[in-house]
Amino acid sequence: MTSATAAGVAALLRDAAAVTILCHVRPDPDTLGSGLALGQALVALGKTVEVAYPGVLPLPATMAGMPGGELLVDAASVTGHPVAVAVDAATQGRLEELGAVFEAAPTRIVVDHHVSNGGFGSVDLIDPTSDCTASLVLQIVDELGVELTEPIATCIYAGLVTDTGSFRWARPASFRIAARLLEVGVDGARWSRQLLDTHPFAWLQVAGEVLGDAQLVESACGGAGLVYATVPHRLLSSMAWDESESLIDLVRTAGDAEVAAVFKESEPGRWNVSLRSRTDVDVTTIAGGFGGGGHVRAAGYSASGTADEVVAALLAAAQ
Ligand SMILES: [Mn+2]
Repeated sequence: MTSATAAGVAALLRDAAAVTILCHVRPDPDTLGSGLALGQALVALGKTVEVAYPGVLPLPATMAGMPGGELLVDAASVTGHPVAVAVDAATQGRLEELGAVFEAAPTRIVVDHHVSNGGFGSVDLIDPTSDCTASLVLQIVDELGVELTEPIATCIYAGLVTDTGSFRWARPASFRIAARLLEVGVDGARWSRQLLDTHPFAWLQVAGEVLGDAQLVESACGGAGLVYATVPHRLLSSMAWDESESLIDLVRTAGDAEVAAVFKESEPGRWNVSLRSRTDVDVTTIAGGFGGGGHVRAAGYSASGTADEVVAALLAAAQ
């Protein structure tokens, strides 16, 4: 791997005729906003562009209508151009079946902000001091000399507002970027509402059932406490996956516990585990022990077994 600046990445992209942009599995607004913002900027320069994430279209409801969506292609229909860019993926594994597309590209660019990302491109722009990958894409857009239009800015805003929890843990730089995005016409209220504050009515019942079974283990994490909830496949399959992503934001509000976990059974016996910490505990340490990763206060991993088994494994790791 070679570390690159935004200017270095822009130079590579300026020389490219066609670019494949890859978002991570179960895309969130940061990976998707980053991909669509960069894609639109490259189209403005006359490049051929495709954007994809593992799995199939269409986008889930929260992200539907994001500008640049016409650049998206189904994972199975990806051409694979000589320059590939992975956005917001902490590992190549997060690209799932599109990892092969990434590997096949002579020029492989990683743009990410996860502290656990050790780099997996031929060129890596990894900056854990950035609140979101979309802000790094904005740097690249600026270096490319592309005008920051409202559609591009909207995609960057989507990543910024969600990865900062509506600016709750945003660094000063993110507020400056947000001001710039709003000044070019982003409808911040509309996108905050759509991305963060909108669920189908049925989600309320499911969330109620999940929260009703939440458990508090005060002795866990050296006495800092762990609160956790499980979402069995029966419940998870009743909601769109992006709806399940927000359950952790409810569970982590329990003030009695430093660490929060939500176990989501994506397939029978297969679990995606989301971890959050309120202040000091580094959850990348716990997630890393299970082969996962992420940020200091937000990380995740995958596990197999019954609900009791995966919970017991976490409790053993988080003593
Ligand atoms: Mn991100």
